[in-house]
Amino acid sequence: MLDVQKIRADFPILHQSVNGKPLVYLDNGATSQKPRAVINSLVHYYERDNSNVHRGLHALSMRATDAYEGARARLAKFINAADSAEIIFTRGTTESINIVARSWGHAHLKPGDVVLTTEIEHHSNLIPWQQAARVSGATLKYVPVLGADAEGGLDLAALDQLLTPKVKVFAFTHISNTLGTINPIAEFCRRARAVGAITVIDAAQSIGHAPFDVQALGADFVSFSGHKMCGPTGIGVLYGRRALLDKLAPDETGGGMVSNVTYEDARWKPAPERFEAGTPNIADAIALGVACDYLDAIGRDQIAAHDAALSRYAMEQLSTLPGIRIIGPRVGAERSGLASFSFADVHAHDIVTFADEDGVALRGGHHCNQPLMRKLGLTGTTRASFYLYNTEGEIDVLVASLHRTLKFFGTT
Ligand code: 7TS
Repeated sequence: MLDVQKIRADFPILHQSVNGKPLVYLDNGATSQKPRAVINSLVHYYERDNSNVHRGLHALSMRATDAYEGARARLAKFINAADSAEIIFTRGTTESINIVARSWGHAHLKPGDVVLTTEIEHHSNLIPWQQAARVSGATLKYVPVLGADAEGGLDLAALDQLLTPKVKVFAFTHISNTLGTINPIAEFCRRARAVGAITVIDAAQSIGHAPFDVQALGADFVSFSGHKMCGPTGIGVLYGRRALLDKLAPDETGGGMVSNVTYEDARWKPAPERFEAGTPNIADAIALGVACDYLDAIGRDQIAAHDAALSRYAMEQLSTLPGIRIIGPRVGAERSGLASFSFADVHAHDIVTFADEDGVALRGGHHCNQPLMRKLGLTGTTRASFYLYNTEGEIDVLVASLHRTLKFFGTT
């Protein structure tokens, strides 16, 4: 059990009023809040160590370089990567997936190949593959999601049909940001490997919420963002298996990623420098390492259990609201710490606006899942997404706010 009150004390932003009400922050799927340790790390870096990395021989540059490379090693440990050279710092999940889709896609995809993804991907794990398929002439296919409310998860029987030796890459999310579905990613990796496809895992919604072991999974590429795991914005990770990274050409070129340059040509450094052209986001990478320390001191298995308990409670409470349609895994089924729902007669944006008056931060819209929304016959949903500092009491505030909104619109 998490000591939630103790955890809440670590997050300065939570202790404020919004519209005269105590803030209830339930928009963690979009971005999480930051503990004081992470904020202090940024201040410390800029007050004491700020300098450019890798190129200087003076004290500050060496300190900055040590801290930046220390963060890389910390991130490797966080996901159990075999080698810190497998950790590439990026701006976040979106950039990480784009690097793979462009660099790996350019080198390996050709007409006749199949790029396989799923119907429940965030646009960030969908559009880059559309582009890669378009440029290479490969065919893009989707694993369907089952049920009128997408409650059945991905269709594993269809996956059997789809996962042929023509599939060169299988890109899938660990946790859906709209449905809360937790995919069986170990099984996906195993099955992809059996047909010789590489795997690209979008771990944006899971990495700060559950243990993640790239070696146990045998994953080829994994992407995630710092800002959803208590770290800063503007920093994320692309994990790539060393054997693949060594053969991959860089997507971006410039300073810091080359070993020898002539007027005619350039030679690349090995990974990870090869994929980090220009001055990297040093301060945020270091602070992301501190976020790893923070989460691991609490325990991601504990956080996952807390998320699941809040999700269960939210589903029970929300189910009592008249006319509610909840999408994703059913009440009682395994789901991550989020609830996504709609009402026939009240627009999601109205619900979010009313909730804001009650101090509750929610998100309403298509959540960057437009094709999925269309398939479900929705324009959008309202989403409440939880994290380690949320409580059942906050879910009660949410439900009371929803009652008030439904009453205003005359639907109860
Ligand atoms: N993949 C998933 C599963 C996501 O949930 C998100 C962001 C991304 C990729 C993109 O991450 P970024 O850090 O590069 O932007 N999801 C959301 C969300 O659900 N609401 O706002 C952002």
